[in-house]
Amino acid sequence: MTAGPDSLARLKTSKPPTPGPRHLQSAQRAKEEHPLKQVQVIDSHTGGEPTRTVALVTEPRSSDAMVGALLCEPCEANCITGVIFFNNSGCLGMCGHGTIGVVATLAYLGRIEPGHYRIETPVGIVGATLNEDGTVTLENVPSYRWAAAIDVEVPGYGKVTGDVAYGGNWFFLVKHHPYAIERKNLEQLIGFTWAIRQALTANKIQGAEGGEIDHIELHSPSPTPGVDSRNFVLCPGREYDRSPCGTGTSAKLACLYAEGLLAPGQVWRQESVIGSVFEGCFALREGKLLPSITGSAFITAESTLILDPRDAFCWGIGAL
Ligand code: PYC
Repeated sequence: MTAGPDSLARLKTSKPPTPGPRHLQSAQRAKEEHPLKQVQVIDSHTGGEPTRTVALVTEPRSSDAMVGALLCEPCEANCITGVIFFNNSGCLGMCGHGTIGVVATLAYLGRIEPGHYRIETPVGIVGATLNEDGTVTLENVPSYRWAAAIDVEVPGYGKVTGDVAYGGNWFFLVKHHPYAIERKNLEQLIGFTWAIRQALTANKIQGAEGGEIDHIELHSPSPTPGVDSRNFVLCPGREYDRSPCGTGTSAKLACLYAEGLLAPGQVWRQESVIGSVFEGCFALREGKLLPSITGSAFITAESTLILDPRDAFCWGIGAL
């Protein structure tokens, strides 16, 4: 049956039903028959990239750009929390912007004060300092360049050359490409980097121990005074990072060091495609490169998600 002009007119003129005992009873019955679950979440953004502590991240409740942070009991007693990051396509080894978001969230909840903390992630323990000014400095897992100047033939684009590096996730970093890293070029940037990602898979180009290279990072000089570089990072679920990407900046620091272009303690300012900036530097300890990434996160929501078992999309529309 379709809604014709008559039924539309009726809808416009008819008064809404007054909730009476019958309505209340049937609402109560529906709740008993289909109990709703509720999940409390706190949202933040770090340089524009959203983090949700903790719960569902995909549409229709959220967006494909959202990174979830599931807080869990740490195995090591001296960690304030364990965290598993996930997005629209699965779990992430680590997430830099997400760690900054989690620390800002714990501060918002009154669970921590300015100071230094340890956080357990699937790829190792990271350090996080909540600074007096509210910024957060992440001390990431050891990062390194795995392979330099790897050529890959990308269908429709030709030969692309990049470095393979680890910063808590695996990255393919490309310096020479035909695109200006600007928001107006997002469609082309996504298409190009997604094609690179697929070509890497097709050509079995991987990180150490078969690590899947699931983040593609393009770089170019930044037009912003005081900023060293601008990047565009494509995440595993074909969404781009609005922040400069903490793990991607760590991988970049490792490449710069390997090329002799950055020394321990020297500051590198990394800008994202939307203009947000992380400040990075690294220390060398026992032959390992340990990146520090500083950024800010802001709380954007404290909400209750409702999970209705009758909703076919209760758990989201699904990944790619
Ligand atoms: O900041 O490391 C990061 C990150 C990874 C994916 C999205 N953001």
